[in-house]
Amino acid sequence: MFSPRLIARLYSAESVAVLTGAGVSAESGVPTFRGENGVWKKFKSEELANFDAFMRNPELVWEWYRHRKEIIAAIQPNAGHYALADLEKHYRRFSIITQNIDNLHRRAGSKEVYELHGNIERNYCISCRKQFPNQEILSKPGIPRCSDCDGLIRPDVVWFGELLPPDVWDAAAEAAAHADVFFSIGTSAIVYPAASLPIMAKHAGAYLVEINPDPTPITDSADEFIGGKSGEILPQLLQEITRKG
Ligand code: BJW
Ligand code: ZN
Repeated sequence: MFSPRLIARLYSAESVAVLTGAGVSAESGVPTFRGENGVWKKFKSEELANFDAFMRNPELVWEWYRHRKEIIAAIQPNAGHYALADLEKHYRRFSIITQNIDNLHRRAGSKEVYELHGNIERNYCISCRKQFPNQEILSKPGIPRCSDCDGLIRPDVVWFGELLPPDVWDAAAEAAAHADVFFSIGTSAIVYPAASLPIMAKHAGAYLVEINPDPTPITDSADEFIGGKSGEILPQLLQEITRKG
């Protein structure tokens, strides 16, 4: 399944970076945003994941996020998350750059995780920036409001038209620029600036590998495309590396 070239690259690599997207959490039971299976049928991310939609209809946006907070609180990392956490131990530098907000990489044990689009376990008041934990949000019905200033509370995630956290972006771009091998896993690679990272890494000399059941806009630029589910492929890759190492 794995080419000798990829195994040789992984065997000699010092620095590995991995961009992950919703597909990595699909086998844990989190629906992806786009594609054939598991798309949010009722809600479209392009329509709801933006500040204007939130101000226009906070009830609807909160309905979506409450539903997702409940799904995410009830699920577990899958074999793909655990394999990535194990792979980290074999490299001097191993960075997970995730677009996911579900915290599953950290829960699986990954240490160096850059969350480009925030984290659904955090919330903050849009007026005074006070932070609110999920338990407080989920324990009361309706639109969550700040206990200090009555401002609207929003999930601490990055919506369309918003800047990614600059320190997280800088760290991710730096990891991509220094990676010997760069993986793009379970992402449709259409949302920017995250989608620019695999190409940045390749231009800087990384061996670019994509793992996805379906091709994406970056597939033609990849040195290798491995077609399939990350929860199945990553444990096999870990086994191969561990056997060689
Ligand atoms: C499996 C699998 C299995 C299934 N195993 N794989 C025109 C050109 C370029 C850029 C723009 C443009 N117009 C606007 C922009 C900018 C915009 C953008 O990129 N838009 C595109 C849609 C065109 N980007 C932004 O606005 C970003 N900010 C920004 O650019 O700031 C500068 C700026 C400031 C002011 C004005 C304009 C610009 C911010 C982007 C924020 C994205 N936020 C979301 C929501 C986060 C919170 C939440 O989750 O609620 O992030 S949207 C949503 O998409 C979410 C995801 O992280 C993101 C990416 O999705 P992902 O992870 O790739 O999932 P899917 O569903 O698309 O794909 C799943 C994949 O898994 C598929 O390929 C499957 O095949 C695969 N799969 N099972 C492995 N078992
Ligand atoms: Zn407040």
